[in-house]
Amino acid sequence: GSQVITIGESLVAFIPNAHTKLRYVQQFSKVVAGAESNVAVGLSKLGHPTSWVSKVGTDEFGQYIIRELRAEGVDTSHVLVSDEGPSGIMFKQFSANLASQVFYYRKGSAASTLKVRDLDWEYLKGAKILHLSGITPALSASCRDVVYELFSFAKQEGIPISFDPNIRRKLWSEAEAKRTLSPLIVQADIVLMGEDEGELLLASNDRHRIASLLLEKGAKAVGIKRGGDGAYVADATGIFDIPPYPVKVVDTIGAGDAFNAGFLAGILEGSPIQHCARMGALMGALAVSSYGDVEGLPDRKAFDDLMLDEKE
Ligand code: CKP
Ligand code: MG
Repeated sequence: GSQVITIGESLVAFIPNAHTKLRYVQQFSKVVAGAESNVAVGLSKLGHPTSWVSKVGTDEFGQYIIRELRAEGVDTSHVLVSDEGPSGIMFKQFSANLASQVFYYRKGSAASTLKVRDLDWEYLKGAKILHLSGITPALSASCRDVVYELFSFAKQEGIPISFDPNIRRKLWSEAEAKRTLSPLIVQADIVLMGEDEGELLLASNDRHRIASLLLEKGAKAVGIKRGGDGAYVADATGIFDIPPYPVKVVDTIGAGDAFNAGFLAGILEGSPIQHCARMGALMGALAVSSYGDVEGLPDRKAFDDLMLDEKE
């Protein structure tokens, strides 16, 4: 069975072929995006059986999403195809200064209609880790119920939850995000968050305070992602400062998910937390070197070679 099951919405992402406003863009490339499926693809590339559970529309884009993820070795056997809404899409925009922006067309999407009774709960019992993100509860009330239900289910079944708050200010207000995600983040076993998310969700930007707070609440591992500045990670053995892996940045979207994939691979392999974090940092660096979210991610052989180089 799959070691990691991840649940969330994936979108068809359109990548412009020019660094200019979308109004001037003439051509786009089409790729699959989605925080949770990005993690699944990263893990799969590193050799860990992974499943992605979601709902797509009865449309070509839905078939495309399933096809691409399956091609990356992700188990899509529990993805629902539904006529309750279309598959969501998004556009990236690259401005002259290289900061990427996203524009969503996902309101009322099939994935946003996901509800508690859609899920195959017996199947989910087989997970070694359940990976979720704070994007899902932002999609709709029924999606929020799904995430809350998954947290209590996982606790009951003794399945560790890996959680990335992934606050998306385009999907909901800070107040709503805070109200919904603050109770969740303190229940997760593995927390993988952005440095900027600590202030809103835990009222602190101090890494020692964030780590001790989450560990006190029962987290076993905490990763605080700092983009180009590296990461802080913490567990019962201590708190560690992980330098970034040097790389040429093309598009930072997807870096967080790639970090999560590398980090979780390390956890599944029983590695010490500093090593998990170095795996995450390398995956994150490789993600930002491509325009899509996962196209830059390595297979296991390439990954291991790069990890070895790094040590020398
Ligand atoms: O936090 P990241 O930049 O790693 O996440 C990027 C993904 O799911 C991207 O693929 C997009 O589709 C999304 O996050 C989202 O819904 O914003
Ligand atoms: Mg993120």
